[in-house]
Parts: sequence; C-alpha cells; structure tokens
Amino acid sequence: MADAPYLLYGDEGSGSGPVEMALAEIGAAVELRHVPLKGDHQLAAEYRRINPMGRIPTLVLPEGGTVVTELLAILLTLDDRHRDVALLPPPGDPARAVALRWTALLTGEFYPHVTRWDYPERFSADPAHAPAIKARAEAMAHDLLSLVEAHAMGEGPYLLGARFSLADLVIATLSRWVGGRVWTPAHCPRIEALSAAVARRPAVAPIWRRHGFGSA
Ligand SMILES: N[C@@H](CCC(=O)N[C@@H](CS)C(=O)NCC(=O)O)C(=O)O
Repeated sequence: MADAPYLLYGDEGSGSGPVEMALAEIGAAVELRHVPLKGDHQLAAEYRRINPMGRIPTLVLPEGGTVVTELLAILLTLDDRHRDVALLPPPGDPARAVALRWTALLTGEFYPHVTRWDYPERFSADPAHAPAIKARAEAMAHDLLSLVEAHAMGEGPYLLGARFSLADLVIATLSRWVGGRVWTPAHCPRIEALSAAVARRPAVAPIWRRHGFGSA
C-alpha cells in the first residue's frame, strides 16, 4: 500500500513553494490544498481552524494529522523525519549551524518585511501611512538580502558550497519576493547564482517554474 501523503496548504509563489520543493527532494507523496491569497482565503474561518494565524504554508503530517505551521518548523520537521535524504548536515556538524543561522534569519527577520510589503495597511490605523510602510519594508528587506550576500555566501553554488541544504530553498525563494525577481539579480550575484542552481535541480525545477519564481 502506498504511503499516506503529506497535506500541504499553500498557493503559487508563496512559502509553500520551498516546502513543496523539500518534499520533492525527499520523494514524499503530497496532496496540495490550494488556499488562494488573492481573495484572502487564508483568513477564512474554515482555514483558520487548521492554522489560526491565517497564514500559509501549513503542513499536515501523514500519521495522526499533526499540524505544523511556520516555514522554519516545517522544514526542520521534514529534515527530522527524512534523515536519509539529509536536507541539513547531521546534528553536531558545524555546517548544520551555519545553515540554521541563515535560514532562521530569513524566516524570522525577512518574512515579516514581506508581510509589511504585501499588507502595509495592517500596520497603521491611518491608510495614508501605507506607502511609507511599504517603502520601508522594501528597503529593510533588501538590506537584509545584501547582508546575506556579503556575509553568508562563499564559493557557492550553495550556501554550504557544493552541499545542497534546505537553507538554499529558503534563500532562493525568499529572494524572489519584495520585488526580488528584478532587484536580486541586479544587486546580489551570489544569491542569484544560488537561486539558479536551486532552480536547475531536477526535483525542484518543475515546482520552481509552476510557482513562477522566475527563470533564474
Ligand atoms: N511566520 C510564517 C509567515 C507565513 C506568511 O506570512 N505567509 C504568507 C504567504 S508567503 C501569508 O500567508 N500571507 C497572508 C497574510 O498574511 O494574510 C511562516 O514562517 O510560515
């Protein structure tokens, strides 16, 4: 009998992209549940019964229906559950700490800038403030990517050199947001080369294209 699938709630071009890519690298069965951000379906009461934050991605584990939210927690859970695939170096390996450091920075610091950029009206009672909030979010997001470009990236093509890890999925996909499809190629050549290497991976390539992350 085939393994029960993971359930992945998401939308194209969103944070469900890197989760789908990780599942493809693993070769795990997945059933996609579409939650269109257009029309704010993530905020509907029915979806919030699964993820009360009203955000995507959400992953439901095959056994017992355990719900996992937060991109970092989802990817670490997949690494825990599929150690044979090694989406990260093993516990105790300094390279694992490096991958976790930059992944946590992007999911913890960069992602909130994306929310401010996508939904600036949430951050002030005065709608007139929205353009300034959006502009500041864009500048801060780009500063953060520049920092990753300057301090995280070595010889490449991946964050850990020749060794692919889940950090690469996060760097590649998040670097497409907040205008990144145009801004990143122009300002962050190392991140761009990493993204191109991720986009070429056989398991990832069709998903990268379907999510419209660009031709990098
Ligand atoms: N902290 C969450 C952030 C997830 C998030 O903001 N996702 C975006 C899509 S990429 C979203 O659902 N936005 C809709 C909204 O904020 O209403 C995570 O790490 O997964």
